[in-house]
Amino acid sequence: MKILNYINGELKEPAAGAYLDNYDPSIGQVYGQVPDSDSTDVADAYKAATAAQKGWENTPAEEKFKVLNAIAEGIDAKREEFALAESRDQGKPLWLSRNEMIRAAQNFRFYATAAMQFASESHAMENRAINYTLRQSIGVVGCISPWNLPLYLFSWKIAPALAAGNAVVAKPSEFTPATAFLLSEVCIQAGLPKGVLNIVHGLGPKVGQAMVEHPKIKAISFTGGTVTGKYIAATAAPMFKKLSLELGGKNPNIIFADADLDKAVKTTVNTSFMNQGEICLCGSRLLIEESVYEEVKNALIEEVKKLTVGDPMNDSTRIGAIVSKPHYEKVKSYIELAQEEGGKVLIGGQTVHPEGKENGWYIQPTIIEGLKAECRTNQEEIFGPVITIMPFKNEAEALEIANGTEYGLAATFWTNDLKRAHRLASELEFGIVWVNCWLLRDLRTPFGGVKSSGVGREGGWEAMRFFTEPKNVCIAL
Ligand code: TXE
Repeated sequence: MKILNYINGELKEPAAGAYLDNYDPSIGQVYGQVPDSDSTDVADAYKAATAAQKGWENTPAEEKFKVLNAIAEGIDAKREEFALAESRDQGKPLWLSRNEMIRAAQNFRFYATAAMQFASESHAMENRAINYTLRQSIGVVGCISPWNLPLYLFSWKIAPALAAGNAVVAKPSEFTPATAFLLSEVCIQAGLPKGVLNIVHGLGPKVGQAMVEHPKIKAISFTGGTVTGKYIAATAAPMFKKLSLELGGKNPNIIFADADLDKAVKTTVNTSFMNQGEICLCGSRLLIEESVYEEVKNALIEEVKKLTVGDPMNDSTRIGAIVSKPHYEKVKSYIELAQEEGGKVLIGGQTVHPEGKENGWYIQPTIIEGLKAECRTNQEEIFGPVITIMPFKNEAEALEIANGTEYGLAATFWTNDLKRAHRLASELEFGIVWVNCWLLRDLRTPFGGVKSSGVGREGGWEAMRFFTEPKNVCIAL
């Protein structure tokens, strides 16, 4: 597959004609080419975007709604093609890609309705004046997304940015460009006016950097690693750009003795290992109340034994390939580190070489116990199929361990005690708290983290507010 940039409504080669190899992680081999674009391509994309922006901003909401809906329908119509491309590019099981493609279409459909419904406030000052807030499009905005949920997260940014009347310069991860490329074809067919969305492929430090440094791209919405987020924040701050940063996590998953343990264990398999553990919301630190520690641990191990690691295209596969060689090496190095730190591997810990896919990058789902809460394994984001388990004595200790990292993205806990549910939900220092569930998402809710997990929120009106600039107009009566 040869990927092309999407600039000014056309599929284009990168200006310098350079390409990067794109790997199929299930076989560890190159299967396609991705543009190795540079600042010239970003400048072209900006030029097209700025020429198109006012026209798009002034397009009636109902027209915006129709076009965004047509994009959603375009994805739905090609769901299988999209899902196959996503799994081949990313390594995730095909059944999971199919679900994610449904969500990618939903993102466009959801924000199509937001374009129709978005409204602003008015503040009356008795008989003296009336204030109203104009929420105006920002202009040209940048969207940068990662490799773990490629189209799902790419569309999660682009859809609200467009619904709010901006023109967009977007960059998917260089590791997983395929579905963003298919999306450009869908946008052309859906009749999105040229230049309104521009997709520039290539490396983060080249294309992403050029977007962040571009003085006229006035807002950046970024999802990715915390280190990259810090760098982007430092670059953008002197230009006073608006920033939304969705960064890493080291999420706790806490099981209390009073919980529905069977349900907690079954869901924990997903919380821990869905998408090879490569979801920023995965619970990588499992905390289990002392009195049920052995019972829950053993039940979880039995469930994890059932998970098949292998070819993403097989229906029976639960855990596919790790996205890239460097990431595979990183995850392996954390399994080694955990053992050096005194951890005991209860299950997994090894690489896997499925028949016919021996050179792919596969790692067994891994559970490690016996580590202190403060050790590196329990503090740093691994982002792979690796969790640690720790016992806790009481709620206070669980809370202390849960809050005891630099991250604050998502916490999950399991209890049937209603008072505890409310108390703990309020005390956990996280942007998202799931009680007796995990990854149950309503697109209207605020999405994002605190501490080193990011700044700002996506989702619902939060994203519409991020992608608009509020202006107060005060009229004396
Ligand atoms: O992310 P990067 P990587 C975490 C996870 C992972 C780590 C690194 O821990 O191991 O991040 O992954 C672009 N200016 N998450 O290296 O590099 C890059 O091209 C502008 C958590 O893939 O942050 C890509 O499009 N852009 C996360 C995007 O940023 C730059 C999901 C993310 O890449 C750039 C993925 C720069 N200087 C990884 N450098 C989550 N929370 O969902 C890179 N990019």
